[in-house]
Amino acid sequence: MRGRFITFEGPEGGGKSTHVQALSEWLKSQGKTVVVTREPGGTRLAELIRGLVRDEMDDPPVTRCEVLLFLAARAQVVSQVIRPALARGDWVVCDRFSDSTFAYQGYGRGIDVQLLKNFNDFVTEGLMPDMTILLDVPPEVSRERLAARQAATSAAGDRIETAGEMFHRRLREGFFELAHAEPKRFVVIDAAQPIERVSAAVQTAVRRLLA
Ligand code: Z5A
Repeated sequence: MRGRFITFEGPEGGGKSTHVQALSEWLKSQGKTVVVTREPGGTRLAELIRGLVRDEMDDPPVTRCEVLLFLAARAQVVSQVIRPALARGDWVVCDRFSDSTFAYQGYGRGIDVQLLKNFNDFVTEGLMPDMTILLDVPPEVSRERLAARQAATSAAGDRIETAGEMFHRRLREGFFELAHAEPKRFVVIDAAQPIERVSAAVQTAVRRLLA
């Protein structure tokens, strides 16, 4: 039987990495074999592309180039990691996927969302998550968490993290619109709550797929 495919989406600092790990541990405790991956990334080539899109270069990629880099990374991880895992019957938990392209490059950067969906279909060959968990946080919370993390690690924010306030508002609205258009696939969780409550809400949602 084909495995299940769960993606986490939302603005930066919403807790995706935290809950991808927590959910994967919980699924293992329920007897599932779990593959955790992320976007961009998850294969050698896709991780190299991740380095490129996050690099603070003097001549950063123009938006069309940025789109193609994210899509190229996705083509790799879908065909080398996600599809094989699902075919084995494993559960795949992925930190970001197609909806990030629609939200960031579509709603955020202003590229036509339908055009992005068409390109994305080519890249994924129509692969859709069984469930997408949108961890929603307002930009203020996102900023506070990233500032705390940067202070703790002395890391600077990357090119996308430091895009302006309006960009972050547009992409949050974009995520809401995507969720509204596909209410069966999306589960929207208020991720400004304490971690334990967010984890409990994630487990409640995923129990539906376990049933
Ligand atoms: N991108 C794109 O533009 N187009 C695409 O198609 C794709 C991606 C696929 C990936 O960066 C970037 O690529 C991203 C979108 C773009 N843009 N940016 N910037 P990334 O993977 O490095 O970054 P991210 O996905 O935005 O994740 P993040 O910044 O690491 O945040 P997170 O994973 O959602 O959160 P976290 O690391 O789990 O938590 C952040 C901090 O908050 C940490 O200290 C936690 O302990 C804390 N935290 C988490 N939850 C809570 C709660 N509930 N309360 C208190 N504190 C919390």
